[in-house]
Amino acid sequence: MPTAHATPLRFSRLLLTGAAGGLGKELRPRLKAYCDVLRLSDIIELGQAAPGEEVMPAALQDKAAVDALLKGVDAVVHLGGVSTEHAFEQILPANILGTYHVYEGARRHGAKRIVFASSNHVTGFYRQDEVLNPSTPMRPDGYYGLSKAFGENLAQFYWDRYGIETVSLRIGSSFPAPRDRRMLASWMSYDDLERLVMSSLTAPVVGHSVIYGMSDNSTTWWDNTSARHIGYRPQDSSDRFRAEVEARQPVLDRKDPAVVYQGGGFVKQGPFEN
Ligand code: 15L
Repeated sequence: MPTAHATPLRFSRLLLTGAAGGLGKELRPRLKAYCDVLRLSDIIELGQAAPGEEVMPAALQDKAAVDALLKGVDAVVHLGGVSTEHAFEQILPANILGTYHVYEGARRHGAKRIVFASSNHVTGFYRQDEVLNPSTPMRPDGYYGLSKAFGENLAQFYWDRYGIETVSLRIGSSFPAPRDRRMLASWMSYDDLERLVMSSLTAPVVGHSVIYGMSDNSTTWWDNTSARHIGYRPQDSSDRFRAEVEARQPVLDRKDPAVVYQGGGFVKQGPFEN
């Protein structure tokens, strides 16, 4: 597969968690091009290991299993966990406990850098008429967004206390194409996702950096100027889908919280009664 990132830098062993999820499946063949061994983990079926792959199923809430995942790894792309809004009880084990286990494993085994799949839902309760930057105070739009806010704080702590670097990617909407009007602002192509992940893995100095994951869309709610040191240059844009998306969704109900807030439909979910 041709690579979207300019520098074919090679890592010895990269760990990809959540490798069987939507973005994990996309990144699996792409990341292989940059490392000798790609270690893949998930709780769902990962299939056969291709040459240069290691398949290691693990539940993120299982501390010993996650510790084993981190052994001998240079860097981690941590996509694993629940990726949409759910009851807190479902978010807690994978996203909160699980992310802690990943950082503890990195500390114990000396992994130097983590690319953490955070989410735009860390700031989902800002309105769509506001433009944010990575330093804008968090305003999570649900338990999922809260768990990603926790992950970013964990990343900051492991950098301050243990010198483990992280780039927290506040991923917008990474799908083959924008699905609705909201995604004209939040969309990121898979090629740009690869560029963003590789820039995050290879930028010389990142400490704990936060960057929004989006393509070069004309409409945007996020200003990544303060994260330019990462060197991410998106090359795609949602603009080519605009006419078709607007034709499909010509009228918006501007009283609908899903239209008002950046988090879209996430802001309306719950409460989750047991
Ligand atoms: C996310 O964080 C989700 O993982 C993804 O499924 C999308 O819904 C995306 O946010 C979004 O905001 O569109």
